[in-house]
Parts: sequence; C-alpha cells; structure tokens
Amino acid sequence: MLLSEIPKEKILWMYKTMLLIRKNEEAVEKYYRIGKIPGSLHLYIGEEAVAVGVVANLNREDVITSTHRGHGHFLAKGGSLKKLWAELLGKRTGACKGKGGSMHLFDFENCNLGSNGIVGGGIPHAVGAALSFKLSESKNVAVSFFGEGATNQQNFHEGLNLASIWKLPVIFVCENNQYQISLHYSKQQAIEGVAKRGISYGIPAVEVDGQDVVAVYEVVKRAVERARSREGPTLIEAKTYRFTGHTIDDNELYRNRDEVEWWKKNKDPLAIFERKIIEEKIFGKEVLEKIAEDVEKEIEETIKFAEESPYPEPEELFEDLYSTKTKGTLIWNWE
Ligand SMILES: Cc1ncc(C[n+]2csc(CCOP(=O)(O)OP(=O)(O)O)c2C)c(N)n1
Repeated sequence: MLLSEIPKEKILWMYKTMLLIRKNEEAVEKYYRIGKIPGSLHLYIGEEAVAVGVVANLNREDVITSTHRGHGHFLAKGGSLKKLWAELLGKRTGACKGKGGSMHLFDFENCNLGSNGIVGGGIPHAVGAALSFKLSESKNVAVSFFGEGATNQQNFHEGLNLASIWKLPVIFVCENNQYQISLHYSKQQAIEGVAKRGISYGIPAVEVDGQDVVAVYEVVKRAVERARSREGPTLIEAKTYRFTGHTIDDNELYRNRDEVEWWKKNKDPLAIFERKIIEEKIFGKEVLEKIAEDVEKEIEETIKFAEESPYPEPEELFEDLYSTKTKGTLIWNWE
C-alpha cells in the first residue's frame, strides 16, 4: 500500500501518536529510574507501529483490550496522557483513580476495556464484547492485543475457538516481540510462528511486519472489513521487537547486544515511517519537527499536572474494587 492511499490527516495522526508513545515511554523510563513511579514497568518502545496501525482503523465505539505492556494501546485508543501519568504516580486524577498503576489502565470513555497483568487475560473480554456486538446487531468490532507468550495460554485457545464457531467480529492481534520474559519464542512452541495457530481454529491468519505501520494498517483494514461485514474473526501476527528489557529491571542476559542494536538501527518503526513520509513527499521535515516539539511540550505539562495532583485518601482504598449491579442492557434472554 502506498502512503498516498491513506488520508493525510490520518498519516499525521499516526505519526504524532507513534512519536507520543515513544517520547512518553522515554520520559516514563527516566522518571521510574529516579524512584518516582511505584510498581513494575513494561515499556512498549519498538512496538509503536502495531498499536497505531491497528487503532488507525477503528472508531471510538470499537473496543480494545490490552496487556501488561499497555501504555501504547491506551494512548493510541485516545486515552488521556494526563490520566496515564496520574495513574503511574498513584494520583486520584489517574485512569483508575491511582489504584491501578502501569498495568491497569482502563478507559471506558474510549472503549478501552483495559490493560491486564494476567497474560492473555484480555482475550475473553474482547470475545465477550464481540459476542455482545453480534447479538445486538451492532457493526462495532473488538480487538485484543496480546504477546506471543499469551498464545500458549488457555484463554487464547478458548477465545479463538468460540470466536470462530460463533463468527464473532473480533480481531486477535499478536504482538510477537520474540521474547516471553527471557525465553525466545522458538523455545515456547513447536511450530514456527503464531499465525499458523489460526488453522486449527478455522480462522484466517496473516503475518505482517510489525515495524511497518503502513503494512499493519493495511492488513488490519481488511480484518476490520471482514469483522464489520460479519465474516468472522481474523488472527494477525505482527512481527516486532521490544527495544528495552521485559521490565525496566531486566538485565537482558538472555539476548545479545548486537541483536538489539541491529533492530534499533534497521527496524525502528518511527524511522521507517518518517523515511516513507519524506520519500513519498507527504509532509516535509519541518512539519514533523513541529509535531516533535508539541509532543515534548505536552509531556512536560502533563508531568507537572500529575505531580501536582492529589493522592487518593486512605478511606477511598476499598472503593471501585468490585462491580455492583451491571450497567449493561439485557439483549438476549437465555432462559
Ligand atoms: C497467566 C499468567 N502467567 C504468567 C504470568 C507471568 N508473566 C508476566 S509477563 C510474562 C511474559 C509474557 O510474554 P508475552 O505474552 O510474549 O508478552 P511480552 O511481555 O513479550 O509483551 C509472563 C509469563 C502472568 N502475568 N500471567
């Protein structure tokens, strides 16, 4: 697909969002290292093209579910940077009122059913959302992001099977960044690649270069069309790479520095996209530089906001932990 086939405003949005995700993760890393962010931290640097290439095809009403590496998905789906930072710092203005932290970023306003510390935990949520779309005859779709490690987990297999037999409007997006903590994916499964797993469930599957946002955009476009026209689910394996350790405290003894440097030098999704934009004469360098300036400013202002926000009061600790009555509407009487 040529860039000129994508509307210019969308290209701008894609570039800005990828840059925002990258610069934000870099700022979060710095902040964590000076002891300002409690809990664990899984950065998304290197994988930006997947979240952005996918979400560029979605409407606000389409649902996503995310992972423990979820800052990028949250921002791509329209989540507020301020709510993200306030959540990281444990402040009341955060996405989960300061009680979730990095791994639990929910944003119902933008139909993000949340990131999740349970590997593969978002898959049943996406399948459930897709079932509700089918039963209510809505045209919305659900997307579940997960890592390749999650494809060895039972939620993946049950989710794909149900989605297939019920022909649900759901897209399974596997971000194959090659490592499950310290284990290379070739040691996690006997067959090569995740996409092949679609065969056993009768689900069309495709492998795509996850470092090329245009390639991701193109395959997801087709998957979304399939879902909206009730043709059923699709499995997408985006081949990607995390440029940082599994968590921020990972000493990465399981992989070679040359390998990491090779990916940074040759497969940086931002550099690849920037080159395409310039070469295909979509925008000039000065437009991209202005976006970079705006992004830096937005992050700076956001950190100030999060720092100045209050912590929750101790008596708020037990609020919002359990759901009470469902706010859903009964759309199917199962008696
Ligand atoms: C059900 C479950 N099993 C194990 C873990 C421990 N764990 C946390 S992250 C992780 C690796 C996940 O790898 P992958 O799904 O490929 O995602 P990535 O971290 O590479 O993005 C594991 C095993 C967990 N959180 N949940």
